[in-house]
Amino acid sequence: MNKNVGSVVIFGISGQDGSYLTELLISMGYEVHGMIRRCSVSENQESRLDHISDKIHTVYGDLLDETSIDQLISDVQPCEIYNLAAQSHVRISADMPRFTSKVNAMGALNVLESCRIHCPGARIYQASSSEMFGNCIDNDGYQRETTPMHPVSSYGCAKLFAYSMFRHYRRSYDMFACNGILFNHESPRRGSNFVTSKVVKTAVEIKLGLADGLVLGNMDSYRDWGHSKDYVRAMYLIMQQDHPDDFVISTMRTYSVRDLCAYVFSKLGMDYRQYVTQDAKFIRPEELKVLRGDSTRARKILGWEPEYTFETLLDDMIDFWLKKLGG
Ligand code: F7E
Repeated sequence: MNKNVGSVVIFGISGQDGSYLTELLISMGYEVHGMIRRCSVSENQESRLDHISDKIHTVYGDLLDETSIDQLISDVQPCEIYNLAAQSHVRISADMPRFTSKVNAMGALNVLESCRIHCPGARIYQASSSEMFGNCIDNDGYQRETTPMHPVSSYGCAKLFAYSMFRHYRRSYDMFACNGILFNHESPRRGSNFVTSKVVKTAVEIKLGLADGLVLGNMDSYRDWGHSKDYVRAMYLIMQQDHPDDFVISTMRTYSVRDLCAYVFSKLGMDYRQYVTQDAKFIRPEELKVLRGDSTRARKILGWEPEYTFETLLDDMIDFWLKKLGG
């Protein structure tokens, strides 16, 4: 186990996972540094970090701006680097395939190269994704570390490049470079254009008389949904091992978007069939039909177990939106 608590750098610190990981690492005694992308509405750009802003160090930069990455890594000389930054929306990657590929593939390589050149002894983590599997499923219905990867989105293709580079650098340069192959993970901090957050937020709005209906895309795709808080704990554990490796992180259970709607609406005392309609604009050019991860290796080697279930994850999100919108 790596017991050298020191400085860490998080790319993507202002996102859902970045903010939960920051809280975890601060609680363990780390000094946390992160890169923030400048955006025109400055009020929102660090909103997930507001409550801990006096405990962290942030600088402006971008995964496509090598100078800002080099500067941060060479100044801080971190013991751990987490690359969680990405264009993370799969459907939007169909609208912006070049941008998504630049950020998710070349951006990750920029961080890896900077680590190799400026801080080669640091441990480095890449946020890899179950989207890399595409529709490949083992005969028993699961995806695991050995399952073939044939992605069906620009997002997944770019993530597969980054994943492969991390494995290549690990072997070629003896770097402590790891991939967490994370299945979908959600929370109250999830952006509201991802399906869990969209369903929960709109269902609460309907309950409170603030909306009339919910328009979705494909309701028959299946996802393995966990809680971001559990998944950042897995990231941390991956980085504390004696040897760098890649791990699937998942709940090992799968539910459809329809199951998600049924649970959330019934929890709020409603029948989803009265409110949900479908629109082609939310359908993807090529859909990933079923995701169900086998995280047995991570459970055995890392000693990791998720604390949240599908139901308690959604309850957490429902409570959050009821408080936020209901006062
Ligand atoms: O879609 C369906 C949609 O956008 C889930 C990212 O974190 O996990 C996430 O990617 C499912 C898909 O997540 C709507 O077609 C139906 O089948 O919440 P999502 P995702 O695409 O699975 C992976 C592991 C990542 O790495 C990604 O970064 O829900 N769906 N109707 C819809 N999805 C959205 N967003 N909006 C709808 O109206």
